Amino acid sequence: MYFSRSEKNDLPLRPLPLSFLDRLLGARGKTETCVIHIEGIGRGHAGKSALLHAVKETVLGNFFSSGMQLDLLDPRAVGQELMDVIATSERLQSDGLLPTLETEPLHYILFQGERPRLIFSTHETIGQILSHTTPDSPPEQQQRYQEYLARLRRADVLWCVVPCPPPQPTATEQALYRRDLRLTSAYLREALRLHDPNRLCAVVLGLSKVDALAPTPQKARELLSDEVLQEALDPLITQVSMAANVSAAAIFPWGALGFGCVERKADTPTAGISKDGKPVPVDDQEREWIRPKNSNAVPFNVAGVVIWSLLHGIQVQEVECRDGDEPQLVRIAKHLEDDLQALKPWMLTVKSPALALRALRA
Ligand SMILES: Nc1nc2c(ncn2[C@@H]2O[C@H](COP(=O)(O)OP(=O)(O)OP(=O)(O)O)[C@@H](O)[C@H]2O)c(=O)[nH]1
Ligand SMILES: [Mg+2]
Repeated sequence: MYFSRSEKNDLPLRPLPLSFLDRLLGARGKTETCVIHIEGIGRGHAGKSALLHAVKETVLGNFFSSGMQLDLLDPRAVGQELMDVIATSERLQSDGLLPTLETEPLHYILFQGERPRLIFSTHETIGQILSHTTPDSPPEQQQRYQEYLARLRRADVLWCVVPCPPPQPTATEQALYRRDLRLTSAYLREALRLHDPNRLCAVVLGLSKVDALAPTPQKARELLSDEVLQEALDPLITQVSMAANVSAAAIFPWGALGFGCVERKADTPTAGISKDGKPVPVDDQEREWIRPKNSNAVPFNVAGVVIWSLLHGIQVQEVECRDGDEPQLVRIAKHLEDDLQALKPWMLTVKSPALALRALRA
């Protein structure tokens, strides 16, 4: 966030975004409300929808330590969402989640008391676009790919989602992890290459499914030391470190189901029939994790992803300050910084705004 006064600021200035919140609330005139656009990058089955579900389960409606709260604006929509969360939780106890086929938009409001301060705006991501679009794909698929890229290029925060390999991964699973890194890195690079050159963005390097790696968070943290995390996500770390338009980046391991999840065994010994008519061995089918019925498991390390994204999403906005006036967004960012410190999430910063600013000016 460019908190310094505009006349002293040598970075290009962007007016505050035309506020969707203003329109939503029917407010008049220029206010300091803004929209933080967050978009996901991750192939099918990576855990993007499970993360959004975990956000709905554990972050929405709860108070941050500053007293701020992320929620839907309309209480009727809260009622609807609560019903949806129950339905999805039930699916997670039986079959696992269905692949996303629609880019459903989601808008949540950050409230301070009853006052809406900004909008957290995101979409469900269709992972199949990443996994299945090739240069030869039919026109309608190319169009969905282009629409996806258009969303990525205007994002303030990108959530890269790479599934953590399961315990004792098979050779197939290890190869899948390497392919995941390659594909995620290619889409991240394209998102950054096409990104508005006058705008910075922040990047979450997410490692999903760490709740399937070990029985407890302590054990998972032992297995995934800082060194291991850095090595595991090295291509993505290099990418964000080199990118001039990435303001900040951090690794977040999370478990959207919560520790204690179990593997759901496939109903059939084969995972289907391949294009050439041969049965696909079970080993090629990705593991499906479910949350046991009546389990009190809760999603792990999800709130930190949201608060970090709000904070760094604000920090890439441009805020003009009048003399002696501390803009609302600056105050909100300070509260979020305190919230993050109070929460102490499991995260590893790989690029900080100060370093990014220096790189941009160099
Ligand atoms: N244990 C565990 N399993 C997870 C987690 N996230 C996802 N899964 C498993 O992975 C499956 C697929 O997750 P989704 O969130 O639907 O994957 P997605 O990235 O949205 O996939 P698409 O919608 O196809 O793009 C779920 O049904 C779970 O079995 C996680 O954090 N922990
Ligand atoms: Mg999905």
